[in-house]
Amino acid sequence: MSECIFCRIAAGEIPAQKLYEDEECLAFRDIEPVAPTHLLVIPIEHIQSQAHAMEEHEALLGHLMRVAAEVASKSGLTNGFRVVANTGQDGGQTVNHLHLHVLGGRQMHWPPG
Ligand code: DGP
Repeated sequence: MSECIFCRIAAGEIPAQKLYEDEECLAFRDIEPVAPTHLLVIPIEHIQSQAHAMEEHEALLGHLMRVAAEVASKSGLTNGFRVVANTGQDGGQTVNHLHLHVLGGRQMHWPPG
C-alpha cells in the first residue's frame, strides 16, 4: 500500500469528494478549504512535485491545467479563479504528490502570503 495520501485517494483507498476522473488525473475537493471553492487536480502517476516533472510529462502537465479550468467552470467559477502549485519547502508544499489547487468564489489577493 502506498504511503502517499494522494496515491491512496487515486487508488480509491481513501475517500474523497471527486469532481472529475480520467485515466491520467483526478480532481477532488480539498479537505482544508481556504476559499469557498477549493479543488485539487492531481496526476494519477506519482510525481513528487512540479520540480520533479520531466520532459515526458509535458502533455500531462498541460492536461492538468485544462482539467483545472474545466472543473473550475463546472463549479461555477465564471468570474475567475486561481491555480496554484505549491512546490517544495519554500513553496509551502505539504503533500509530496504534484497537485494544482483551484481556488475561487472570492476575490484573490496579490502578493500571496
Ligand atoms: P499543499 O500544502 O500545497 O501540499 O496542499 C496539500 C493540500 O492537500 C492541503 O490544502 C490539504 C489537502 N489534503 C491533505 N490531505 C488530504 C486528504 O486526505 N483529502 C483531501 N481531500 N485533501 C487533503
